[in-house]
Amino acid sequence: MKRALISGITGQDGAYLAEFLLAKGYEVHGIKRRASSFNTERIDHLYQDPHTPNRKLVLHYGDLTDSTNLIRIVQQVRPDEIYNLGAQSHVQVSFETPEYTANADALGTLRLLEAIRILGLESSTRFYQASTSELYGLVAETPQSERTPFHPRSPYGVAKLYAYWIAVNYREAYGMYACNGILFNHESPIRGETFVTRKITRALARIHLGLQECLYLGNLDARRDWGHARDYVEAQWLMLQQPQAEDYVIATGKQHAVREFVDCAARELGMVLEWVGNGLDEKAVLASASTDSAAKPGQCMVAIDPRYHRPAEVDTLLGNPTKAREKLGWTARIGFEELVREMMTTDLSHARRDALVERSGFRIAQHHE
Ligand code: NDP
Ligand code: GDR
Repeated sequence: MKRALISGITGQDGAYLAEFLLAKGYEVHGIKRRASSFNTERIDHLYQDPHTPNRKLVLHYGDLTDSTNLIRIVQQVRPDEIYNLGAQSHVQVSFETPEYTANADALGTLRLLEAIRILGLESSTRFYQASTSELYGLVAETPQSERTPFHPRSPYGVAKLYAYWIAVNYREAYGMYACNGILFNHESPIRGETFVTRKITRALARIHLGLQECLYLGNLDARRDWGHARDYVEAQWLMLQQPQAEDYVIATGKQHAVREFVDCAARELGMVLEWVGNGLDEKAVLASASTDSAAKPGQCMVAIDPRYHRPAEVDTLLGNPTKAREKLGWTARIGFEELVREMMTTDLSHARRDALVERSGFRIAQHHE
């Protein structure tokens, strides 16, 4: 039985990957940060009580900023595969916490690689690094492939650039099996609520049910190559099953604007969007939408709030997944419309639950970020 160690197991990808590896018969170990509340919603369906004999999912308290802790966990688990998914992963937040982002995302990667080396596991432990299309930033060519030059545009992107190169360096210097998956944006119903896709589906569902009045967004013209996280974790695993370690772009090869995502999500609810202002006047209410649904007659407002504009923006990203298709046999199965539909359906059921709770006299926090 193979043993895997996942940093970031409580995040979107960590949850899908843990499920995927458990189904493959792995013993899965995850690093979980200490928090003042339970923080395991995404993996609660997989959770096994510490008293369960021969349990297949084991959580360890830890943090990518603590090298002694990481060395101890790697020593205890002696994993066949390490998936380094843990990170301060929000691009805009990285402008506010640049030093912490560098510590967790850049040095955290170094700490894990060093743990492998210190423990003499270079030839037995394979390492996956969660690299990102944010490395391309100000893109030099379209679509982006493994050979496209990098030009990151945020403290997050710069930290991930260090992580990318230190993984390559440890592969070249010490012969370690270390891979970078250069993953383009991937979403799901368990995507963090402050990333734009989830923010949109969650807000539209709540507006539809009268729980929220307005959706505030930043740059509607940003273009992304959006896939589904369930597809992408399979690519992460495939990268560690090859005869030799290489870096791969993982993407759908199709691109949509944020504005199109809003349109598509609104269509799922039968809402008719009427765009006002064309996005030129930042202060203007950008769009008004009417809905023919009996549940929420009237208007649904979508407005631009400059606070969501970034100091440096990544305007457009489009991946070329040819190498992954040819060498890993991997292609994205879930398309844009299906992704939006699944997210919209799930957020609608969450909103229905919230509406029920509110009707029973309890207050639910709004959280619009
Ligand atoms: P999430 O933000 O959903 O999850 C991040 C995970 O990292 C959480 O489990 C979080 O723990 C954990 N974490 C954060 N800081 C630390 C720390 N200091 N020590 C240990 N763990 C920490 O991200 P995703 O699942 O979406 O992404 C997974 C990885 O892939 C990330 O590295 C991200 O940067 C990268 N990536 C993501 C893409 C995407 O589109 N989703 C695309 C390309 C790359 P907690 O729950 O306690 O906050
Ligand atoms: P991104 O994802 O920065 O690509 O990073 P995000 O969903 O945050 O932004 C995508 C684009 O939408 C624009 N945008 C907004 N973004 C947010 N969050 N909130 C808004 O209100 C809003 N309005 C417009 C952004 O400006 C941007 O252009 C994600 C993360 O998962 C990273 O960890 C990962 O590395 C990359 O994807 C690939």
